[in-house]
Amino acid sequence: MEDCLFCKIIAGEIPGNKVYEDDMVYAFYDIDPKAPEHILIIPKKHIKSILEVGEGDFCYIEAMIKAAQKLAAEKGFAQDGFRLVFNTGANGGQTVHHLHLHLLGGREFGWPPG
Ligand code: DGP
Repeated sequence: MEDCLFCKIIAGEIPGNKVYEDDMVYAFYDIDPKAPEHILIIPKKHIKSILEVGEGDFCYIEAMIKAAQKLAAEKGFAQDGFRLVFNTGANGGQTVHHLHLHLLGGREFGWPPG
């Protein structure tokens, strides 16, 4: 998709600090980390948000969750706990309109979120 920042990161046109990639997803460090470990997991297909996940797209959600499990274990914070977040739309705080799963670890998180 033209002019999509995350599509450009997947394509290697913008450096992305990649931590994982497979056929379905790409994962990289967030440029503005909110935790000691803050990774973004994105589908290789341009999907705007969780609202745009169509019937044929749930395979991407599965792949994103599997990548989160793998990365949490690899980075060593799976047992202590972590947070997964899909910010969606304006009230949800979504600023980049390519679906992304925030994987945050390495500290304790409060609830409710701000
Ligand atoms: P959200 O607010 O949920 O849409 O999260 C978007 C995240 O994307 C935000 O935490 C910062 C991150 N981000 C924005 N631009 C870049 C970039 O150019 N590179 C990287 N690695 N992360 C970015």
